[in-house]
Formats: sequence, C-alpha cells, structure tokens
Amino acid sequence: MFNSLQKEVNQFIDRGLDRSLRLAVTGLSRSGKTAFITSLINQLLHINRADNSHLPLFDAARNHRILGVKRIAQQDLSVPRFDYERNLAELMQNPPHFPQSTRGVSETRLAIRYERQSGLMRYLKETGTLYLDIFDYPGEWLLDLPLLELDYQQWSQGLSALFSPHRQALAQNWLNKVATLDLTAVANEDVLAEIAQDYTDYLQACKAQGLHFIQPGRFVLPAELEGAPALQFFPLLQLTEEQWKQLKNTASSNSYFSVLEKRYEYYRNKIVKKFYQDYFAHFDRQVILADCLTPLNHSRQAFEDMQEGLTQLFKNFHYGKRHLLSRLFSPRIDKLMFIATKADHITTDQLPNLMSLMRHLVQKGGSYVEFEGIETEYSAIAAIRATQQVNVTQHGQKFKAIQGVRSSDLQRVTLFPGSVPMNIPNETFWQQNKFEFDQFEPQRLEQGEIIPHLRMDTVLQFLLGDKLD
Ligand SMILES: Nc1nc2c(ncn2[C@@H]2O[C@H](COP(=O)(O)OP(=O)(O)OP(=O)(O)O)[C@@H](O)[C@H]2O)c(=O)[nH]1
Ligand SMILES: [Mg+2]
Repeated sequence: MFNSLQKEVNQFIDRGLDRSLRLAVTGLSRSGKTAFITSLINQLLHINRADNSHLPLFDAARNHRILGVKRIAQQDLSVPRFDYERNLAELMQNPPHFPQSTRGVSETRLAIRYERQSGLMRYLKETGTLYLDIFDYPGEWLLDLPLLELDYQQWSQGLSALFSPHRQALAQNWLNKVATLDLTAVANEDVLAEIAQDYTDYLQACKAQGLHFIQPGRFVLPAELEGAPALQFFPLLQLTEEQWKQLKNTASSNSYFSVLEKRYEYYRNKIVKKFYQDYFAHFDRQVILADCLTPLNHSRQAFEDMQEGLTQLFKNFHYGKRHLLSRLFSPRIDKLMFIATKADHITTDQLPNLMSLMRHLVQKGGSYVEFEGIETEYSAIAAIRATQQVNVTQHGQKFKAIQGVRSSDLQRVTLFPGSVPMNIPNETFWQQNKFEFDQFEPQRLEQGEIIPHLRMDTVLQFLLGDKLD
C-alpha cells in the first residue's frame, strides 16, 4: 500500500520536475560539430553511479547524482536520427576514422535522469529528468541565415564589398560570363543554369582554399534540392546604385534581372526561412564552435574569412535574459559558450593562448555587445582527442610535445606543434611565422571504451550543471 503510494507520489514529482533543453550546436563547416555531438552523447551515456572519472569537472556526475542517461525517441519524427552508432563504428574501425562530413539534418534526444539536490520532502527521494535535444546539420547551411534580412540588392552589394582580389581570381570564369549577360533580355533557363554552375564552382574553389565564407552555402551541398531552379541564381556584383534603380524600374518580369531576383527571394523566403524556423528559432542555449588552428595554416585571408563568417552568424540569434514572460512569446538564449575545437593539436601550455585568440576573434567583430546580460564563457576543447601529450628532453632541455598518427603520411610522430598567437595575428606575424598544425588520425576505440576527450566536462558543467540541481 505505502509502496504503491510512494510510487505514485514519485511519478507525480517526476513529472513536475521534468525539464527540457534545446541546445544549438553552431559552427562553420569542418569546425567540429559532428565530432562534438558524438563525444557529448558518448560522455553522457557512460555516466553511471560508480565511476565517472572521465568527467571530473561535471559536478552532477562526480557527485553520482545522475542515475542514468538514455537516447530516446526524438519529437520530430520527420527528421533523420543523428547517426551516433555509425560515428562510433567509424572510430572502432581498423584503422579508425573521424565521422564523415555532414550532408543533411539529423537530430537526437537524450533523457538524463538525476537525483534532486534539495528535496522538498526529505523522506522521499526526488528525481527528475532532463530532456536534451540536439541536432546536427552541414555547416555551410548556417551561412545562409544572414540572407533572411537582406534583399537581392543588399545581398549582392554586401558580397561585392567582401570581394577580395583573391576571390576575384577564383571567380574569373563566372565573372566573364556574367559580364556578357544582357540583364534586360528575356531569360534563358539553360543559360542561367550554366552560369549558376560556374558560380557554384567558384564557391567550391573558395572552400578548397580554406575560405569558409561562401553564400549561398546550400549551393555546395544541395541535398534534395540538387538541380532545382531555386538554386540557379547568383549575385550581381558589378552594378552601380544607379544601374540597380534602373533595372528595378525597367526590366520586364521575364528578364534575366527579374528572374534572378525572384529566385533569390524564393530561396530566402522558402528555403532559408524554413531552415531557420524549423531548427534555430527555439533554442535555449548555444555553443559556437570554431576551429582557429586550421585557418592559421592557410592564410591571413582564410583567417579573416572565418572571422567574417562568425560575425555574420551572431546576427541571427536573439540573445538576452530568458524571463518567463518573454520566454512564452519569444524564446531566448540564456547561455552562450564559444569553444575553440581540436585543442589536442597543441600542447596544454598553449590552451590559454588558444582561448585568448578565440576571445579576440569574437570581440573584434564588436558583436559581443549583444551578449551583454547572458552568461557567456570561452573554452578550448578536444571532443575526440587524437593525440597524447608527452614530455621530451632535447639538448638538455625539457619541453611538452604531442604524439599521434599524422594524417598526411600516417606516421606515428612526436612533435612540438608551435605556439598559438594570443591575439589576432598582424601582417608582420603572417610574414614571419609559418604555422603548421598537423592533422591527426583518431585513436582506435575499443568496444565499450569511452571516447578520449579534453575538457568536455567543463562544457557539460556550463551547459547542463544548473539544470541538474
Ligand atoms: N584532432 C581532432 N580533430 C578533430 C576534432 N574534432 C574534429 N576534428 C577534425 O575536424 C574534422 C571536421 O569535424 P566534424 O565534426 O566533421 O566537423 P563539422 O562541423 O561537423 O563539419 P560539417 O559537417 O562539414 O559542417 C574531422 O574530420 C577531424 O579531422 C578533435 O576533437 N580533435
Ligand atoms: Mg558535421
């Protein structure tokens, strides 16, 4: 009798304490989103009541208050499930691989059952469940969000301002064709398709050079929209203000100019807006991942390009305190974490520099002002740690080095990867220093083994800690 009563009361309390949290994992392509989500799921699934030594800085795990974590059915049944099992299987192969680049949207839901810290009634053990929703998507698609606020002319002019000589060289073929196009002539579908393909080739060339700021991002990863007219348009970079005005007033509705404008508007209103509404409009918390190390290998342009991409990104999220009332009408992000990924490429003494670099990257854009009032933190992590740190002595000097299987030649190497600049490098720095952060292959994971990481526990503590009280 008492047992069943207690059970009922427990269930009642459980239901009352259920909470859910939607986490936005954002970042440009190759910044490490899929690796991050895979590791986050893996770290959580391995929490038990006996040994949580893999997450020493995550209080709820260290204090054994988490009763169990499970993957459960997600809410939106029309979205593919995040393929955690496949990503894990990749790491278990011989030789192991990192998860593949993402080609579409997927999502996952975790239920974290925990023991409450301060019970209302001492003789009842209060438990609660935190439902955590995360989704994954190709980084390129994120770059289209700024289009939401720009019409065709504004978009074209914005790109024109960013069109460096370097980009111009990559775009020559496309530019030549646009130059011969009479924008007032009746549009020919085939010609549009061809020039749009040239524009897409230019975007692909940018990507290959480490330039991540490419729009529309969907052009390089169209998924089910491959070949659709909605993706057959391009910006007009060379028009003067006067020419824009004239074309808007005089071009007939079947002209190249009008068709391009209509397709852009369709793309913005139907495709980009839907993506935003379906996935980004209702977040509670956000992490912004950035790989600050790889662009250092490429060029100053690649680095500045990443900075531009990040700055554009912030504009599309609503930051601010989440009051109950405003929460009902417009959800707000109340915690934000900037994470420099792949920190296993450097020695631990360089971590403060990496975090400082990340901070400067964010703050230089000036957008940080918008984050006032929200809890913001900066961190550097490795979601899937591929290297080990060792101490080496050379010519009587001791220093830290990293050891791992280098991707370029699959050799096991021990090396000192160099110093990370504390601030955004200036011109002389680019001339004098050559960064060479090598890529490493992941370590092979045995069945049941936990993915090795660096500081994922600090991330979990910041994002989930207060929700598991
Ligand atoms: N050493 C190391 N490399 C990492 C780590 N995380 C990601 N990488 C590397 O970065 C690459 C990209 O990581 P992903 O997780 O696929 O990046 P993403 O943001 O999901 O990329 P898209 O799906 O293309 O948008 C991986 O293939 C690895 O080479 C990490 O923690 N350590
Ligand atoms: Mg991915």
